[in-house]
Amino acid sequence: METQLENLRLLFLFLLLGSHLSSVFSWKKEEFRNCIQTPFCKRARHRNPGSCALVAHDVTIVNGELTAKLLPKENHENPDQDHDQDQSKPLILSLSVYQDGIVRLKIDEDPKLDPRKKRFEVPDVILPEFDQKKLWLQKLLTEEDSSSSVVYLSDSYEVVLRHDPFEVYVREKEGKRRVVSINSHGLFDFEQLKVKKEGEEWEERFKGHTDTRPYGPQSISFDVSFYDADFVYGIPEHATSLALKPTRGPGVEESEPYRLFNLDVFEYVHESPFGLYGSIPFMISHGKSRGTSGFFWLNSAEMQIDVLGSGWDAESGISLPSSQSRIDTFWMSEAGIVDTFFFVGPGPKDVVRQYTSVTGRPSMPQLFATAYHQCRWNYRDEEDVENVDSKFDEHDIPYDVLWLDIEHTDGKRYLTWDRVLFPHPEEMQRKLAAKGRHMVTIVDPHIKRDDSYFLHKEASQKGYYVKDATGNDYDGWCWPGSSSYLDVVNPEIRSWWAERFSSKVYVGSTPSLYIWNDMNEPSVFNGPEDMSSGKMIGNAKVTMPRDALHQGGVEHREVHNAYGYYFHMATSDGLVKRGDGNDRPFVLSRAFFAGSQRYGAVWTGDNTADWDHLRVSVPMILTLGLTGLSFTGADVGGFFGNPEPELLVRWYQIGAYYPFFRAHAHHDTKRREPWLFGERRTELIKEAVHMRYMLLPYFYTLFREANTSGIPVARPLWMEFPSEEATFSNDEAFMVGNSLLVQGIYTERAKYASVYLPGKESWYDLKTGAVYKGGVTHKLDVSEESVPAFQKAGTIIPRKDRFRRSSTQMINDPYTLVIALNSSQKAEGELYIDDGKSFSFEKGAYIHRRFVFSNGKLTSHNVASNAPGGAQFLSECVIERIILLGCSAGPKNALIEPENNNVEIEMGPLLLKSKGSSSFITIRKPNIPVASDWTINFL
Ligand code: NBV
Repeated sequence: METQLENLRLLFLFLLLGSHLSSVFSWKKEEFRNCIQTPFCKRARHRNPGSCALVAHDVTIVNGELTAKLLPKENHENPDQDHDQDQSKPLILSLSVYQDGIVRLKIDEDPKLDPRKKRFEVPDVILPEFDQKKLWLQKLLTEEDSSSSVVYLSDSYEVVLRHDPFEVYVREKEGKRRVVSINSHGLFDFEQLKVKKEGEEWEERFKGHTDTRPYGPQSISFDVSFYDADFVYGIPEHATSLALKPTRGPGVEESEPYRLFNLDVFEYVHESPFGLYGSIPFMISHGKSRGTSGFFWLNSAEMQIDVLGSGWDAESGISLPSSQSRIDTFWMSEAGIVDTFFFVGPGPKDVVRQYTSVTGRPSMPQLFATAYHQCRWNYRDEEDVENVDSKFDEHDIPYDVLWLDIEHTDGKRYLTWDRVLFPHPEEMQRKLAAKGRHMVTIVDPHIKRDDSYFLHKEASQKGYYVKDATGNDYDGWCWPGSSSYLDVVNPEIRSWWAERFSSKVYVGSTPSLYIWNDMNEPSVFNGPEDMSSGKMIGNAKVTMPRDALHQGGVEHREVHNAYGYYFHMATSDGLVKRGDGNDRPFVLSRAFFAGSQRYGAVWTGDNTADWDHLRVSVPMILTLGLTGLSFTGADVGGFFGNPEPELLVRWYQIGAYYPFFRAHAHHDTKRREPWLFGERRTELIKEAVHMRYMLLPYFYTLFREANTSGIPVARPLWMEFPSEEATFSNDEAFMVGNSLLVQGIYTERAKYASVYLPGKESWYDLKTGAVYKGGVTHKLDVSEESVPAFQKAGTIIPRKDRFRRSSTQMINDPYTLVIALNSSQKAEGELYIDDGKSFSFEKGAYIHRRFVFSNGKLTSHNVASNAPGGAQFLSECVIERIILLGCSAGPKNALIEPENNNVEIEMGPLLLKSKGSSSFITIRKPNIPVASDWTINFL
């Protein structure tokens, strides 16, 4: 069967090769369910503004929260009347406020009115400690005309509940300017669960699959408006621009809404609103006049979101404050409840910080995971692994991780080995580990239904699988053939899964082995939404039926978008358990949901080796960063197809700046390890990889910043330059931290690139030190050697310039500081160091320095907030070189002043080197300890 599928797929690929991309786009469109074919979306999109007649009733404060009942207008006067009309039962609204400008608004059916089942609330996403940030509301104010109730949010903001029709918005206290609102256009609709009437048809059919829909319609939809907004961003995962284009409205080419439904889309196309592997229902707005705000809907059912072009509501008769520019959006979900969060910002970094205080900060990766990863479907056997590994050394290219895809297993039985191809897995891993390298193996969530397979035997006996609509173990088709799927929504099952990663159960694994979770949307070859129209048969991979059942009677439709999140969580917990809580896990996941940042890295799935996919990788990664996922990357080289050598080199050059840097390829493609394209290309790829290794101290410091604040490693330019309009829709360039700007090259044989360098300060070319003015678009000559990359004046970047085989072998190497002075001859930067591996940094075992250059002095300050007497991390590393860019005075000498007399500082010889007329000075071998306080006085 597997080979048949494979042959069909090859035939399909062959036919495809002759066709043009636009035709690919058109069949893609047909293959997946669009809004019109999705009844809840079609119904919602047909509704008119103002159609919601719900009125807030009984507004009061209970347990520090505002509560109210929402009733249709005609019931308003008599809320106690008989509620046999299902849709006129009151809805319960509760509104709570939190520190730091966060509002939570929940709307659900009244559990006392005996609904048919409890509607699903997504568990284990909101941090338990978030609740401690709750501000207990004491006072309910009423607007003079009694039309609205007002509650406190912070000294600058308040929340307003308008009663008739109900609307909720956040506004500034002074000036009363609105920030974010819900139901301002009266599009709110909540389909309450009801008893099926005779003759009513609840089943839904799509391309030969029937969804029994035993609970009938249960969708929710509403409008959300962002004020003083120029653009909206977020809601991954789509292969499209960073600034989201309108999907409806005058002058807008009518398109599908942005879909959030985790799907394994074969050869996804760029520039498309179709949902890919993961979903995060979090949108951010940004504008020049006010700044940034955000809106998050915690709901894991299929969601569709329209961005409405201005003027879409011209005929609605609804008037909103016209002095504020606004972007309206329309959110639709198939099930669940309204559990929403408003974030007031006002800066882009504030919003990300606020959002990740609700869903969690990104976990701190091990150092090795931030370096370069070498992957391919598949490294065939142990000999192949050994050859690839030694070739890296031969060519002096560092790498940290070698990956094994599905073929390493015994017949796609995960956590096993094909013992013919991999007879000595432990020894193989140990050989890599001897060079400081690691291995990653793939573990997918589909479990082969084979009674002799230990995982299946135990999982089926324990009743740990997701059930089909009839209550039997759900049986879907995937790589191993007939397969079942663990019900990881249940914590007990997650905990069982986590135990499977112990070396006793995962025979052949060693402590240097980490995990890759693929296909966890979950991908099911013969699930619904398949290509049964016959156009695409080979590798059609879709998902689990919506009426499949999880424990507690939860339907798959309710939890679909979070399935992969729970699997990722369980695997990651497994690696923590394996290491007795002393080893930070590394798990790469393809599917994701809000909060996935706590469990590891995510990549953008099966891209294609073409220039468009290279280009779209940047907005995709930036969007993930804005929505909390900072450890992300795209397959370098492109997964499908064979990249031209030029494309491959360009991909490495930009990939070296992705937070997660991994090359990967489909098994049908030609081998493409870095040394296979001639000496010159090998050299160029090596330089790109070297650049990443040099910058590892900077990247690691940024990962720690993400870990403490949520602020992503790769940032849109507007996150660093929020008032510069020219940056708002720029998604060809991005910032790595606050100091580096990188511009991709997305065309063949490019001779020039237009690069906008924001801000008032200058920028220094990373390779040459050449200086460029800020606030200007530069037309730059482009060479094959690198993509344009610049250091911002006013920053200090820590580097390690000696090359080794892997990052872990660089641990004791000395540092270089690159100081780029601004127009006031000042600069600042940080360096974070810990053991790169364990959790002791959480107990204070780390070094955190801030370097400040000012008045001709460079000072190193301790900014670690470790408690006195707590755990410590010691480092013997020194600073072996300081590079000063943009120094106007041309110092002749440098004097090191240890501030702490107890620390003996050994001074190496100093060498000042002025490079021609450019103000580029190198101080060699100051050899000052990186971990102590000192000042260098440049005379
Ligand atoms: O496991 C095989 C591949 C994997 O290489 C890729 O990275 C995943 O995104 N996997 C998908 C399944 C099949 C893809 C055609």
